[in-house]
Amino acid sequence: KEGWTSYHTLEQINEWMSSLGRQYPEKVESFEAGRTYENRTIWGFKLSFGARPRPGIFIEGGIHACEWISPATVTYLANELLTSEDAAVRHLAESYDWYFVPIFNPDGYAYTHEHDRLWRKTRSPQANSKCTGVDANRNWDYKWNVSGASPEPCSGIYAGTRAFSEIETLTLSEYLYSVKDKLFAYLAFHSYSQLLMYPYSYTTGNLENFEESVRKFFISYHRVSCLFINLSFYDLTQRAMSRRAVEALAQRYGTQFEFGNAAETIYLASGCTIDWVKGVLGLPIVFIYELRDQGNYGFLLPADQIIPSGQEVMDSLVAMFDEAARLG
Ligand code: 0X9
Ligand code: ZN
Repeated sequence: KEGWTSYHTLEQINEWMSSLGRQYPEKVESFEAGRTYENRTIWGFKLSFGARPRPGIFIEGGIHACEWISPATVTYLANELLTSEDAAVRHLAESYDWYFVPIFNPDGYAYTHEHDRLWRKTRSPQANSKCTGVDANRNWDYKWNVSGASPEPCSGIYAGTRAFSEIETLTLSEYLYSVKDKLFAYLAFHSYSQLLMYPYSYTTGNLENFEESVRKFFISYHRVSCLFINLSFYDLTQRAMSRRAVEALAQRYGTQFEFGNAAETIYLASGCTIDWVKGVLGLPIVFIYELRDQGNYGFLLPADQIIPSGQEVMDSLVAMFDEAARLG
């Protein structure tokens, strides 16, 4: 756990990812999830613990550059899933294939270390503007720029000139599309506010097609299909999973998370990853975490909270996916 007592640079995290592949060649497989404006690779890795494929859980971190607790917590979770000897964590780890992409916005993350600690967006120049970058969580091609996004390049929630104007979101979407039939769940990690939310983000309206998307998914995973095929009503399912998750999370250190539909729980926002993953890919289970804290330190969360954050979120995931199985 020595690695999680301070925040790390992009280079350090990339080096840690490639070292995992060398250290655990049977369990860890690196992949290129995308490219960036400044010509970096967006690295990811897949964890799998057996020969036969399991339902996939995709973990997104670091789409907003200044939210340092996101990549820190995401890498902590990956390390625990690989190395923990706790029975509940081992059961969770080995029941799924895990796709981790800890830093969706590497250019922005590097910029927060070198120039501006509070930078949020990508680093692409914008025509006819002094301002740089697009909010990568407003740039996805589902209900793009319909609510809670700005057409103004200097805004922190700038949607871009068009959906997928950013090479990061475009290439990440291509990667996600290529693995979509293997994915059961998608979890995005942000900070801060202590919230656990589910789609949609662009509207307060209800989710559709849940039953259908679960059925389609489990045609290829019929061995575990009995667990999930009866998750009949999407919104109720994610509510039940959320409730279990936040209860378990609070048990460790008393940290309180609220949960609900994203649009209702904080605000309307369109072009977010979670809406694209639900609306275009049709994944059954999609969540977004807003990690610690509630504004006392905000984005400048002290590094001694990385391990507690990682521990409480791991507890929440154990309960969340136990609830998914129980509902089946
Ligand atoms: O605004 C965002 O992109 C997310 N919050 S953050 O403070 N990390 O920037 C929230 C996106 C989830 N969608 C909605 N809240 N509607
Ligand atoms: Zn964010």
